[in-house]
Amino acid sequence: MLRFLTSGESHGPCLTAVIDGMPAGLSLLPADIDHDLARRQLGYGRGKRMEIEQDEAEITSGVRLGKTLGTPITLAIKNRDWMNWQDKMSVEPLEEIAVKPLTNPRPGHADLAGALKYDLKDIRNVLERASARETTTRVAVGSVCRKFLAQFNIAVFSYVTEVGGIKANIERQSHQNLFKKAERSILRCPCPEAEKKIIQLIDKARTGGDSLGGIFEIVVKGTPPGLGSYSQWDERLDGRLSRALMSIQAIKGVEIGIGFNAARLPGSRVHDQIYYKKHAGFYRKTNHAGGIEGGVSNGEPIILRAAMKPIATLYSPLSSVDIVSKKTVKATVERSDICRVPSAAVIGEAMVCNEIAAAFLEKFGGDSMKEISRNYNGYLKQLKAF
Ligand code: EPS
Repeated sequence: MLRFLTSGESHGPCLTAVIDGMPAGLSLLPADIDHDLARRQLGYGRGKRMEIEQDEAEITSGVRLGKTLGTPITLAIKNRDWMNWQDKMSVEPLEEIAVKPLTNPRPGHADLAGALKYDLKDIRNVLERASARETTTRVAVGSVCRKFLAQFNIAVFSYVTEVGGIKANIERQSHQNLFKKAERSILRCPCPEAEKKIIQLIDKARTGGDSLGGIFEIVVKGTPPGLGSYSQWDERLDGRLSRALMSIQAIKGVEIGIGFNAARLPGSRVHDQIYYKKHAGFYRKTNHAGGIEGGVSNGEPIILRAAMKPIATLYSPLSSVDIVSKKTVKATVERSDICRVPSAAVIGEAMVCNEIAAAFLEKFGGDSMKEISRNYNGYLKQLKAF
């Protein structure tokens, strides 16, 4: 079973992830991870923190001489900003400095719900872990899973399709083409016209002390039919992928294939008709299902979309209530981003890589890459002979 845990505070010394269940014999170097960490840091509309950080992963267990050992892999990413937070984030109680508690919860953030749940009177104790800084580790884990999936020609990519209501034109273009354009865009947006307008909107939000959300699309290419199962509710691949995406900070909605639009159309226009050719096997001319039927991958590309709400920290803060005095106040203004949809798309890719790798290992699992390849190739033969 592939699983992982992450730990670390936004302004603590470092963030850590432990991955368990990755097979032996996968080539892995820190550079495989750092590339995605850098992609996560990009995006027009980000705040000052990204100027301080230059995220790099240190592999402290589970890899020897460039290959995984099949034992837990530990990844550590330093927070450079910790240097500036050593007092406020001190492990030891400080006698000489009074650290002022944060008591004005931000609407839309974990601040109040977290303070109530854990009985905390300083909101910093909530936001340090609730912060999207935590996604650094998820992206690092995602890179390891991406490397694993690449051995079986499975690729996961993303692009931003909408920010603040401005839609990118992505009609009649291949996913690969959209991805290529997105990689060159500071907004991960494959449509230059939309990009221009979005930049203006972000600038306007910045001056107005506001924030912006948006939508990104994720595509998984190369998955064989048969990942996930209809056998039990929690084995369904669509449910698993939705959960993985919904778990990302600020994500409020997930669609698969044509998603909500399927509810507005008759069945005859929704379901993808099945065809067969001797050498190509079964295929479809449409992919409204987004590559998953009955909770099982059907061999078509998996298409997911996630909606991100605007960041909860507003530089023109909303009304709130002080958790100690109970008086009406303005919400805390914590340094933040104006828009981080491009970065959320990279995090989405990582979470999808993690879930697809887990489902792949459940079906073809083994302790070494060789064993898994044998299992997988046997299955591909079985499909051909079907
Ligand atoms: C983030 C780091 C954080 C925020 C952001 C994401 O850094 P800091 O709080 O020091 O500025 O920029 O976090 C949030 C949006 C949030 O709500 O907490 C990062 O590394 O992605």
